[in-house]
Formats: sequence, structure tokens, C-alpha cells
Amino acid sequence: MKVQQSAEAFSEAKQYIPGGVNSPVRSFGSVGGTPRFIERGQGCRIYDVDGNEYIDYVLSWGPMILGHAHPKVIAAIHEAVDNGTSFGAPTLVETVLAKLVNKAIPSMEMVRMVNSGTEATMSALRLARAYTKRNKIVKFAGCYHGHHDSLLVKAGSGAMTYGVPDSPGVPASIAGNTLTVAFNDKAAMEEVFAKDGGDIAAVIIEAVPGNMGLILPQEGYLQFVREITARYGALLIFDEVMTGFRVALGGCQAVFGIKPDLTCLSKIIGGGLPVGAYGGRREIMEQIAPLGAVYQAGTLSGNPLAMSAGAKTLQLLIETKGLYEKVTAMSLKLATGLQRAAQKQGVIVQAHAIGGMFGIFFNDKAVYDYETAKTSDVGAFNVYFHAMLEQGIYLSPSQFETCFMSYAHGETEIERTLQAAEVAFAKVAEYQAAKAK
Ligand code: KE4
Repeated sequence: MKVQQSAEAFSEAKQYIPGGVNSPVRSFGSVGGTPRFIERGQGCRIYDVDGNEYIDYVLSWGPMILGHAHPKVIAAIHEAVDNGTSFGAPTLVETVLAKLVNKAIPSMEMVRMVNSGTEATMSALRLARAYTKRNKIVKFAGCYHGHHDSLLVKAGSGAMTYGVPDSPGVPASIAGNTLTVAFNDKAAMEEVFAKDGGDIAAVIIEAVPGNMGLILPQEGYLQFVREITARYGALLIFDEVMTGFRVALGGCQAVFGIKPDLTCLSKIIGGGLPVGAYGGRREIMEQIAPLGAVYQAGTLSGNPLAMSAGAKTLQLLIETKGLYEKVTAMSLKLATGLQRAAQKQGVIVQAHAIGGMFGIFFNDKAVYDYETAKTSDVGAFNVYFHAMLEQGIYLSPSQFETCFMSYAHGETEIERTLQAAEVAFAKVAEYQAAKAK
């Protein structure tokens, strides 16, 4: 596959942009090779600057559930942009989007728009601390909620873990207020609350984690998290940046029947433009400025172009009958098809799928948290990733990311992907045999 133009573009970009990218995962750092510079997308396909075509399972990391360049979304943006791009004043379309979010996710009684998932979770944590007048927060090892200081924290030493910075520049004093526990681990959560429950403002969770590969909650686990947070008076924050409008119209909280106190959204609600949002119980949200004293602001929050793209996207998701059934069925079919194709080559993978998300771990054991995810064969994943890329299948470039399905994918693309997987798993089998020698 010719990648000359991408290679040249990458070397020039690296002179002006750290790592040549505006978000680290795009650099192919964990899989190696040349990141593809994408020129355009159409439906479930993207095309790079060398003219290569790919079936896209990254979909801008989730937003493009309707596929790229959906004509009605594009038309909505065109209509908005002809009236100007930003006013720094309220516009009608902001309420349109807030109402659509509330209709799909009733626990979000009030919604504040921001510009990214990071802003959404950062603001939700500040609000939770103000509302409860407590300082500590609990997160889960392997879950990612954006790059703000309180959440760029990894588990410290020992089982019950005071956070330590997961990046230079995060003061220990801030990281120390973040407690990290293992996902699906009830005992660790009980222990953390028994020790610090009186000062825990919130638990923030990806109810279906997608940032350590795709992990599924064990039976009853989310109900347990809801119960223990209520028991101790801590808020439960569902970070549905990735899962919102992706695992179902109403997100994880609809699938699992859990009512969080606050929810964070981004990705799909912007239709590919920069939008984040946080919202929840009215009595909590009323603490936010200018109504309340908790300050949060943003020059481009509620930007009319982004609101128009998001509103049209959500309107289409709400009115397209059978959309989630189709996307869910295709994810499951592909995940199980990949597992079968691997097995035919003697390669064992764990396949997970829910709604429009799917992923495989190169692992012969069950994967249910970050520690087990980390035992996966990353080398095998990288062989698989590049073998698929070479055949025009664009997957998330890391064993610890998730793949996404769109309504624009169909049987043709699934079959094509499974054919490519036969070749890819044969290469993985060779790799694993050579490694075993
Ligand atoms: P942003 O600030 O990147 O918009 O959102 C942060 C965020 C928050 N919460 C969850 C559950 C997320 O998945 C994300 C961002 N997801 C990554 C994918 N692993 C975005 C890709 C990237 O970092 O470039």
C-alpha cells in the first residue's frame, strides 16, 4: 500500500505539531508505522492522501454513528454557517439540542454545553465537589475521562490506592484526592468507601469502559456502584462521552437501568463538531453559574454550527427506526466472526460487543478489568492491526482502544472485513508461533 504522501505529511507536521498530531493516539505510537492523513470520508469509508480507501471502524473515535458526511448533517451545517459562525450570545439551537438530550436521557434534567469530553468531566467533578462539599473522587484503573489534572491519575501502590500523577505537571496534591479502584471489583470499592466515604464527592465511571479495550460490567456491578454511592452520599457520575447515543439511544443508563446523578457526553452529540455536555438532577445543576456559585464558562460553548450538527444527528438517531438494532447486530456479528476467524488459525481472542462498540483482546483468558487487559498480547494485536490496515480496514490503533460501528456499514463491509481477518490472523499465528520458539 502506497503511503508516501502520508509519510511526507507526517514528517512536515512533526516540525510544527508535537508528535505531528493534535491528539496522541493518532500518531500510531503504540502500533508503529505511518499514520494515514485522511483527506475525506463518505459513509463508512475514509480516503487518505495517497488515495487509499478504508472501511472505517474508528469513526472519529465514535461521533460518526451515521457515517461520514451524512447529507442531512452536512446540510444542517451549511444552513447554519451561512448565518455566521459564532456570536457569544444565546441562540435558539442550543435549547433544541439540550431538549433532545433531555428527551433521550431523562436523568439529564438540565444540560450545560461545553466543547469537549474533558471539559464535561472536569466541570462535572467541580460541581460534585461543590454540591457535596467533599474533596475526594473515585475513578477506575484503565478508565479515561479526558486530560484534566484530577483524572490524569493512576493507581498508587497497594490495593486501596491513593492516586499518583499519571503525567508530569499534575501536582501530587491534586492526584492525592483521586482514589483508583479496579473495575468490576466490589471489595475494593467497599474498602475505599469504608476508609474515606465521608470525604468522597463522587465516583466517575465509564459504565462500559472503552479506553482499556472494550470491557463489560459483570452482572450487578453497576447496580452495586449506584447503591454504595447513594449509601455514602457521594454522587454517581456516568461518563457517557463514548457510550452516549452509542450503546443505545439513552446510553448505558438506559441499557442497565441505572439513574446516575450526573452524566457527561460528547462525541455523537456534536455530530463530528466539538461539543461536550454535562447534566443531571436539576437541584445539582442549579449550582452552576450564573444560577449558582459554581463557575464554569466557555467562549464557544453552544456554538451554533456544532449545535446544528449535533441536533440534526440526534434527530436522525431518534427518528430512524431500527438503527440501534442494526448497529448492535452488526457489531456482534463482526466481533463473533473475528473470534471464529482467529480460532480457525489457532489464535485465541476475547471478543466483546455492546451496541455500536466492539473489540477483541489477544488473550486466552477472560478480560474484565485493566490488570487482565494488560496481559493481552500487544505484539499480536499490532500484527493484526497492520495486516488489516494493509487490506483497507481501518481499526483503532491500539489494543487498549475500542472499535465503532455506524449505520452506514452493511453486510458487504462486514464480509469484506472478515475476509481480511482470515489473512490477518494467519499472520498473527505465524507471529505467535515464532515468538513461542
Ligand atoms: P475529549 O476531551 O477527547 O473530547 O474526551 C475525553 C474523553 C472522556 N471520556 C471518555 C469515556 C472518553 O473516551 C474520552 C476520549 N476518548 C478518546 C478515545 N479513547 C478520544 C481519542 C483521543 O484521545 O484522541
